[in-house]
Amino acid sequence: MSMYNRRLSELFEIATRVNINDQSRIVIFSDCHRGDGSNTDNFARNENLYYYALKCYYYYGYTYIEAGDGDELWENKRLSVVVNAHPGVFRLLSQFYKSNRLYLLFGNHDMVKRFKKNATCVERYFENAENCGEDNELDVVFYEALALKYNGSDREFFVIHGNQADFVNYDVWRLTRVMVRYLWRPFESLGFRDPTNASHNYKKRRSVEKHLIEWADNNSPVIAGHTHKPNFPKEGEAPYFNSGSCVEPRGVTCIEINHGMILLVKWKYEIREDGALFASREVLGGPRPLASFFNNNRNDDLVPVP
Ligand SMILES: [Mn+2]
Repeated sequence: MSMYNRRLSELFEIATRVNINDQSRIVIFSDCHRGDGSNTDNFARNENLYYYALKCYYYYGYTYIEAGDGDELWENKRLSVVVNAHPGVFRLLSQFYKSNRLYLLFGNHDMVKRFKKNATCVERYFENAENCGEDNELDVVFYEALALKYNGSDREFFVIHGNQADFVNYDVWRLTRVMVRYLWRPFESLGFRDPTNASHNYKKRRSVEKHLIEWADNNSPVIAGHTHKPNFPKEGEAPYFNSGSCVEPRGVTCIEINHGMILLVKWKYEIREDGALFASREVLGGPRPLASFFNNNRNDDLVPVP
C-alpha cells in the first residue's frame, strides 16, 4: 500500500461527516484562487460568472462546499487584500455561512487557514473587519476533509483538496511555497511554468490523479480539486470526480449534487444575436444517481472471513 493510500485512508477516518439525502442540494467548487484583483489574479476574469452562479445556488437552497485553494495565499500574504478585491463574493459567502450552508476546506495555496490565528473569525474572513470579535461561536471552521454520508448509510463521498496525494504540495509545502513565491514568480512572468504546480505539469497531474483514482477504486467515491482538470467518471470507471477550477480563461466548473443525482457543470459566457453577453450553465457530466457509484458493493471484499 502506498504512502498516499494510507494517508487518504487516515484522513477519511477522521473526516467530518455531513449527512446528505435525496433532498439535498450541494455545490462543490475548488481552486478559485481568489486574488488581489490585479492582472496576476486569474480569478478576476471569472468573478462575475462565479458570483452569478453562486447567487443562483444560494437562491435554490444549495449548500456551498469549497474543496480547497479558495484564496490565493501564496501570491498574497494577507487575506484582507483578497477580501477587499472581491467584496461581493465574500458577502455572498457570508450569507451561505449565516444560513448554515457553507463548508470551507483548505488546500495547499491556503494551508495557512489551518492555523487558527490567521483567518478563523467571521468578521475577518468575510468582511475584513479591523477588530475581530472574541466570540468563538462565530469562528469559521476550515476543514481538511469531509465525508458526505448518503442516506445515513456507510455509503460516503470523500471530499478533499487532493494535494494530500502530491509530495511537494503536502509534505514539504512550506518549502514549495517559498520556491514559488520568491524563485518561480519572476520566471513565470517570462513565460516559464512553475514545475511544482499540478495544474501546469502534465506528468505531475497524472500522478496525483493516479493516487486519487486508486484510492477511489478501492474505497469510496472521491471528489477532489487541486489538478484544475475537471473529471466525471465514465460508466465502469473508478468513482473519481474533480471540480476543476475557477481560473481557466473560459468559465468556471463545479460539481452539483441535486436530489440524489451528481453532475459536472460549467458556467460560461455566451453571446446573443444582438451582441449581449449572458451567463450559461452547461452540463459536462451526468446526471447520474449517487447510488450508482456504490452498486458494485466494493465494501463486501472487506468482510473478514470467519
Ligand atoms: Mn491546490
